[in-house]
Amino acid sequence: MWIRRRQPGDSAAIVASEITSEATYLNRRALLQAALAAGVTGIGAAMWSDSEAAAAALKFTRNARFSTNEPPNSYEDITGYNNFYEFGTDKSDPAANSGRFKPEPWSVTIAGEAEQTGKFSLEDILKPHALEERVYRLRCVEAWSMVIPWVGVPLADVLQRFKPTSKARYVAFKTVLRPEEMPGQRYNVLEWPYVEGLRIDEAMNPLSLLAVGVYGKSLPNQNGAPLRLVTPWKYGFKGIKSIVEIRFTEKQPPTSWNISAPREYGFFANVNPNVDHPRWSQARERHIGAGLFNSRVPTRMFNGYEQEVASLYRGMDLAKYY
Ligand SMILES: Nc1nc2c(c(=O)[nH]1)N[C@H]1C(S)=C(S)[C@@H](COP(=O)(O)O)O[C@H]1N2
Ligand SMILES: [Mo]
Repeated sequence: MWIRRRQPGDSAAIVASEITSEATYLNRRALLQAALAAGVTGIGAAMWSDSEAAAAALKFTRNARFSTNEPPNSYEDITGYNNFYEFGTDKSDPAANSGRFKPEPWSVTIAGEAEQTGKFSLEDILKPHALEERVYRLRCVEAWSMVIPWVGVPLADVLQRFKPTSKARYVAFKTVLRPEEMPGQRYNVLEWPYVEGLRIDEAMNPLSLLAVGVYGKSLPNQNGAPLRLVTPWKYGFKGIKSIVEIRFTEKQPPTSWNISAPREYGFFANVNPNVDHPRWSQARERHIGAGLFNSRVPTRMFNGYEQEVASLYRGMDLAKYY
């Protein structure tokens, strides 16, 4: 399994203990699945909703260059305060309502302007790449923020392998459509499935990450299992979850929040304290977990990633291309 690939320098003892813990994990999953299939509620359901128990430990190396030094939020904050409208619109809904979602097996369709297209298993897509941990800031358009230790692979590495053609100017992403497992998809709060997109140079920027884990473990369902996008200089809604399609396109693709409220949410969605949302200021943010008095701190241009990404937008009017 790709998540257990042996790295140079691993000792045999570490590998052996990993095999043991993987077997334990698989058994636990199998038990829980059996309990669910048998209609066991009570303790079975309680165990199933325990996202930390269901998550598998990952093998990764830490990328310090692309990590913030700010202290990460707690696992409880990161997995308990979410936006994932497929499971409901309250921050506690994704953790509460995603227990029946099945993130494995998983495959992703690669389509559009690329030499290599088709349907690939998640293992296939990730196999050639080593996992990295990157501690990124997440700034939600709703003016709150968190610091999250993601585990994933650079998006550029994954995309290059499919050899995008010269017509590939954008990359479009699509979330899975499973109303039977995603109760929020039974309501028209957004158009389903959720879709997002990046300009190709944004997608190829080294900060863009395809995340498969958080805090060293596979992603809990509420965080977008098994595969989600992370672009830390953009508002959180660009970070599309549970991706089943990646399409290279010539034209700018439609995006869910822009379809829903075009005046409020643009295609670029770069974090910008100088361009307010039509209904509220973006100048400051509330850091989740900062404590009772939860003071608001200034929002930084491109969420603090100005050095890495400002050149992508040189000469563009960022009030027009919001
Ligand atoms: N498919 C899908 N992806 C989504 C969303 C969603 O509702 N559906 N919400 C977005 C928003 S608004 C934010 S802030 C982030 C939150 O990611 P997190 O819950 O892992 O912190 O996910 C983004 N990705
Ligand atoms: Mo968000």
